[in-house]
Amino acid sequence: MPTVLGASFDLFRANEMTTIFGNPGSTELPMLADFPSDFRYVLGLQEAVVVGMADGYAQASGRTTVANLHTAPGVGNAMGAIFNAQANHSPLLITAGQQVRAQMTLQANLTNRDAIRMPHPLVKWAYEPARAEDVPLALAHGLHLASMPPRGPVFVSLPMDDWGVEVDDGDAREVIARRVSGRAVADPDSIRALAERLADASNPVLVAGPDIDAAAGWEAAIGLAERQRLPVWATPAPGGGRIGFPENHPNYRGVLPPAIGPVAQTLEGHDLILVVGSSVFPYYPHIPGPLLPDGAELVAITSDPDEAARAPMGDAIVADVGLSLAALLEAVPESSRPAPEENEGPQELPASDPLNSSTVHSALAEVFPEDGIIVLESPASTLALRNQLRLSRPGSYYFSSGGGLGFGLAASIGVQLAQPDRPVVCVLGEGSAQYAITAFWSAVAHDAPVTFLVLNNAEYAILKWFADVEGVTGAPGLDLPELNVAAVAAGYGVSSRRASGRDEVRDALATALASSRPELVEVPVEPGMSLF
Ligand SMILES: Cc1ncc(C[n+]2csc(CCOP(=O)(O)OP(=O)(O)O)c2C)c(N)n1
Repeated sequence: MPTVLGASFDLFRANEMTTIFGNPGSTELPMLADFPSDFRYVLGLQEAVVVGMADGYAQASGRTTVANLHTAPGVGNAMGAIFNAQANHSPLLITAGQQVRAQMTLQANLTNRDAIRMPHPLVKWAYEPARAEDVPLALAHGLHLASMPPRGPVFVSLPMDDWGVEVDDGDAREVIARRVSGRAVADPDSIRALAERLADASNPVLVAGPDIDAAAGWEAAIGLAERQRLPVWATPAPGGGRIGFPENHPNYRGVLPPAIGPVAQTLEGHDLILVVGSSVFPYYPHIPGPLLPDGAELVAITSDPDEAARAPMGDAIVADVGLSLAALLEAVPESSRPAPEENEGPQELPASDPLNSSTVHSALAEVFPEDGIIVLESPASTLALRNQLRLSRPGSYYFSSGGGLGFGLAASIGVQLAQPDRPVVCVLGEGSAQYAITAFWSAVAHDAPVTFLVLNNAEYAILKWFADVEGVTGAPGLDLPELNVAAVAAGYGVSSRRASGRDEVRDALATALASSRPELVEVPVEPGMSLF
């Protein structure tokens, strides 16, 4: 008869989940016993890094990914990263070890007392199996649920003495053989009605959200924009964890501002706003105003019933974003509206010393490979990067929709491991890098040749901007003098250097991109926000 351990690893194998991210403790060691040679264990040195790496891996591979944490304190360390994974719609099977069953009631050391409640608001499902024999079924339940829309993290607590228990062979085979598919097509009537609304509108517009990328909907989104002559905005940056439309396309207009009043102002003149694969809308900060421009209607297509239900305005269709876009493209006629005005390219930038972040991004754009991937956590230069790089291939951009720092550095390693043939550039603020700093070690240990670009402005620039918006003066804690990320990364084994002039930065990035090892380039930049 197979054991819980054998059946569980067969289940992972059958679902192509052979890369496991973790940080082990005594309660997790029994799960790792005789670790099979066809599996890969990616060690993170702190649990937020473990979940951040798994998040990047899950998104870039499209597959549910296991992150194994150390009982209660490990889950506690990972909470911010689990929050991000939920916002990113990232399918994670998070497991944590637990005391042996015989010592849980007396609450021996390391007992996760309320294992299910601890991650509760951040996961789709949290469970501790009633019997050891139920572990494979509980893991199957979790992994299928994580992979169904809206994708997201689930949690299973695993008592450490369960792994050696025998399970019924037939039962295990049934569980392992199951496949569950969750891509549902929209009701054809609602697609037909939407196609008519689009065709009848005088000036419709498309807002492209992150789930277009996750649902492989780029081609259909481009087809729809071209056939219906739609100008296209990207969803506001805070919720735009991925890019759903090519940013060098003539119909592309830019990134929507992230606040209520400015969104309505930006979309002024449009009578129908079609939002695809995004919440309506990821607003922040609060700048009040009308939700929509005068006379405008809104329709959203989302795979997330909660996004559909909580939107403060407009209609919504809940269905797979990629399949629905394809169905809508079939249903709309070629429009006779004039094509949207052509978008201007990136702006010319004046020279400065130290460099402006926009100038650094323009230097990056010069050497950035066609198939490159950006993982971004440089808050004050998010818009500058989008504007300068104009990313235009699917799966080229990952950003934390949750806004919890620590995602970028960790996720870039997961993305690189999932996409070993594509060059990954991780762009970080020197402040953001601190939240997942030990991930540099994982990049080296697991041969992830990420190019790290650190923009060091010696401050929390975006918080100074927020202070202005919020009318806050005299706040402490917004300056970061003397941080030397290159030196810290070198301590973890990453080849690191500092560069200052534009040509020097460009050449250093080109060298790092050509390297088969992780490399870091840190650039001193002007303080403040960079928008272009
Ligand atoms: C876990 C977490 N803690 C705190 C914050 C608040 N926060 C948002 S941006 C920011 C500053 C980041 O500094 P840096 O990377 O240097 O970015 P800059 O604004 O200078 O571009 C902070 C602390 C956050 N988003 N997440």
